[in-house]
Amino acid sequence: MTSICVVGLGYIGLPTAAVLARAGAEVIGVDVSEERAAAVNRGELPFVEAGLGEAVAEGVARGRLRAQVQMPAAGVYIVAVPTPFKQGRTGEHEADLSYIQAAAREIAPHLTGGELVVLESTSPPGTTEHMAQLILGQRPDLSLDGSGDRPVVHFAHCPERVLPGRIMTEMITNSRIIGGLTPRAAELARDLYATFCTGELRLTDARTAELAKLTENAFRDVNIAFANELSIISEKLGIDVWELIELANLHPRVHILQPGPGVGGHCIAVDPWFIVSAAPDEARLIHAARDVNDSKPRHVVGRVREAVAGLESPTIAALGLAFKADVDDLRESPALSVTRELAALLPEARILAAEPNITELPASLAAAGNISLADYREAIAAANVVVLLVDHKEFKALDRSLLDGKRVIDTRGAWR
Ligand code: SAJ
Repeated sequence: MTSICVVGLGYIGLPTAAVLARAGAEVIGVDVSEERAAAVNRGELPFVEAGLGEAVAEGVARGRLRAQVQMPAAGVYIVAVPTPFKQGRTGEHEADLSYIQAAAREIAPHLTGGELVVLESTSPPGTTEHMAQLILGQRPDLSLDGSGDRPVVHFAHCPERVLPGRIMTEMITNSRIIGGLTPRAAELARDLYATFCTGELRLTDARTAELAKLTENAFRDVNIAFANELSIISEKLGIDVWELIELANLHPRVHILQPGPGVGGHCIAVDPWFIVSAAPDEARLIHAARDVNDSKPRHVVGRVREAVAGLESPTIAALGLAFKADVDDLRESPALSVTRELAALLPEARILAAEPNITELPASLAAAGNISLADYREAIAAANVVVLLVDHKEFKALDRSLLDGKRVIDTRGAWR
């Protein structure tokens, strides 16, 4: 098998590199961080993910996986760099493609023709084309289709669809969408993923693949927004939203998701904006769903403020900071923003943040002055108000008698 370069050793790139190495490929991981590359070469993990540590250590020990900061020559490039959003010129969210552009600039000089360049990063429609244009603009001696007798470089978009916490399983078993800029590129990418993926591999064009990935996450976002809106309606009407959803879901064609303190993470809270920025006048429901989910943390803060009212020395136990259960990822976390907001709005309160998956308070919270990181049992014992923000397994298994006499706000329905 030809050598494979995975660009970006983050939540997707590193597991992909490890899985490819396990499948027998020679894999070179590239990351802008010297520190991260060195850690990978020692077989160490920069983040928590079940089963990944073993796979990385095994790849390194067998000499099939190594990491570096310089872009190497390779037969296949898999680009798995971040595509965060930034504020567009009109104030709307739009995709920041600068990491993809930087990767393209570095890959271009190493190409000789015949290579496959795969974009895995979640991207707005047209990004694979944009990446190809950047590379071929830098290398006019190469082409997309062999025109002018110039050697061909193949480009495809193969969006990742793995669920954090289950990445090592889902990377193997999930079906994949493979969108080529040319049919040949799609076939070559299919052959690559077939070396480790047991799910169905469906070929299409790059633009459809780009929008399909965004559609999946927008679908989930809209469904969660529906649940979040129901939770606010139910609160107003004095109805238990969890029971309500359970009952509605007894219908064979109704599958409502769960309300919570908002939607976080680097995917569902971000990707729908790429659809909105591609079609702002048309994406009305998708835009509204983003607004509903983004406003939920503020609603939770309001409920905690009501609970605190009248208390002489309020101590709030904020349970969970991660964006969802049983991960250590704090990106776009609603739990984090609720905790930060509470500290700012209630300077007289002492806030004990409990997050079993981290050992240090993030800088944005440490700066507040009235937040400290605590063990969840100690936080609950010291608090008069307890707000459950993440349904981590430790919290779900809590002895409920510890909550006796506390004012409790359970945003996840974990203690019903
Ligand atoms: N959430 C709820 N209620 C629910 C489900 C989730 O409030 O019923 C919240 C979570 O607490 C979290 C956020 O939504 O804050 C997102 O969590 P998630 O578990 O739904 O999704 P992610 O962001 O971890 O991963 C998603 C997945 N996409 C879909 O399920 C359609 C995953 O398959 C994608 O690969 C990933 O985005 C990605 O990288 O795009």
